[in-house]
Amino acid sequence: MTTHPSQTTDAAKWRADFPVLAREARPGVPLVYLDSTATSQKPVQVMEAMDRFYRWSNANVHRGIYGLAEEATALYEGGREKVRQFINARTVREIIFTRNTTEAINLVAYSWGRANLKAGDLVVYTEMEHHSNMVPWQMLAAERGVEVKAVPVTDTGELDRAVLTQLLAREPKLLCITHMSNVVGTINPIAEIAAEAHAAGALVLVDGAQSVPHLPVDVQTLGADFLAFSGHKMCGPTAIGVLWGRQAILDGMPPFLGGGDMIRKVKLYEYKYNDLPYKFEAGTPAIAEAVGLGAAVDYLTGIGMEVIAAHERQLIAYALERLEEVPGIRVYGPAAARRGGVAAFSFGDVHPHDVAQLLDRAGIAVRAGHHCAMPLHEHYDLPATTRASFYLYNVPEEVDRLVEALYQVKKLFS
Ligand code: 7TS
Repeated sequence: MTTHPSQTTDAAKWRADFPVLAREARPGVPLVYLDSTATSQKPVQVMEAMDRFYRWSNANVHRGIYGLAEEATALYEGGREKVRQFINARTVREIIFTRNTTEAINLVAYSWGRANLKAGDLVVYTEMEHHSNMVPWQMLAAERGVEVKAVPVTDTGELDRAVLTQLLAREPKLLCITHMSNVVGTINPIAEIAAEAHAAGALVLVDGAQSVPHLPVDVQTLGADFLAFSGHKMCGPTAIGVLWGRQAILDGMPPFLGGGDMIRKVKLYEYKYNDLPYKFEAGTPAIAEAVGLGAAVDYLTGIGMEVIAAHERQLIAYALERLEEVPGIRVYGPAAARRGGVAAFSFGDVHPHDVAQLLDRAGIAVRAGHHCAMPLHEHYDLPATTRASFYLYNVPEEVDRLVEALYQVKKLFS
C-alpha cells in the first residue's frame, strides 16, 4: 500500500503566501497548480515589494541626482546584491540583469560567441536542452560555420557520459548544459562535468532556469563559467533574469546591446563602454522587477533552499510512486533520487492535450506539449508529453488529486 509522505515541511503554511493558490479553477473546483516549471506562482511578499516600489520609490535609475532617483537606484542595486548573495557570486559585477534565461544565453552567444568562435570551432550541448540553449548555437553555426554537437541521453533521461567524454576529446570551445531538465527532471552533476570540460579546454555555460529556483546553487562550487536563470520561475516577476559569469571572462567580452547606461563616454562617432555589470545593461532596466526578484530571493532564503529541495524530493518520490500505479502511464526520466520535481509522462494512446484538458476539468493545471524540448521528445519518439511539476507550495494531497483524475481519464478512454 502506498504510504502518504509525512508532513515534515511547512508547505501548507507556505501555500498561504500565494494568493492565487486559494482560488477555484472554476466554481466549486479548487485549483491544483502543477505547472511551476513553466512559471512559478508569486508570494504576497514579492507583490508587496513591487507595489511599494511603484507607490513610493519609482524613478529611473543611475541618472537622477535627486533623492527619489537615488532611492530607486539603491533598491535596484539592492536586488542585484541579494541575487549575488543567493548564488554566492564574488562580486555584483558578475550579476547581469537580463529579461530571462533565454536572453542571458543569447547574450553569451552574441557577445562571447561572436568574439571567440570561428568556422570549424566546436560547441557541444546536450539532447536534453531547452530550445533556448540550442537555437542560439544553431544560429551561430548557420552564421559562421561553427560546428554544434549534442550529447545524447540514455533511456533513463541521463547524459551519455561516454559520448560526452568523446566529444570533449575534440576540444570544444564551449559546453552548454542544463543543470536540471525541464522535462525529465534530471539533475546533471555539473561540478564533475565542468571539471572534465575545463580539463579539455572548454568553457561551461549552465542553464540554471530549473535549478536555481529549486536547489541550493553556489557559483563558487558549481564549476561553471556562465549561469543563466529566470526570475519568474523562482517566485519573482516576469521580465527579469540573470546572467552570472566569471568576471575575467565578462571583462573580456564586448557589449551586446548599445545605448544608454552601457556607456562611459560617447562622442559623435565613437564611444567607450561602461564597467561591469552596466556594460551589458543598455537602456532603462526592469527596475521594479529587480526589486521583486530581490524580495523573491529573500522569500526563498527565509525558507531555505535545502528545505525546499528536500520538500520537492519527497513530493516527486511520492508522485512517481503514485503515477506508476496507474495502468498505461509511463513517466520519463531517472529515479526520484536523481531528479527534481518534474514528471513528464505518456498515457497509453491518449493524446497529452486530451489528458491536460480533462485534468483541467478537475481543476488541475498541467502542461501538455513538447515543453520547448522537441529533440528530447524525438529521442523518445513522442510528439508530446503531459507534464506535472512541483514547487514549495505543492502538497501530497495534490498528487492524490492528480492520480484520481488520471483514473477518471482512463475510465473515459477505455
Ligand atoms: N531553460 C530551461 C531549462 C527552461 O525550463 C526554460 C523555460 C528556459 C530555459 C527558458 O526560460 P525563459 O524564462 O527564458 O522562458 N521552460 C519552460 C517550460 O518548461 N515551460 O514553459 C517554459
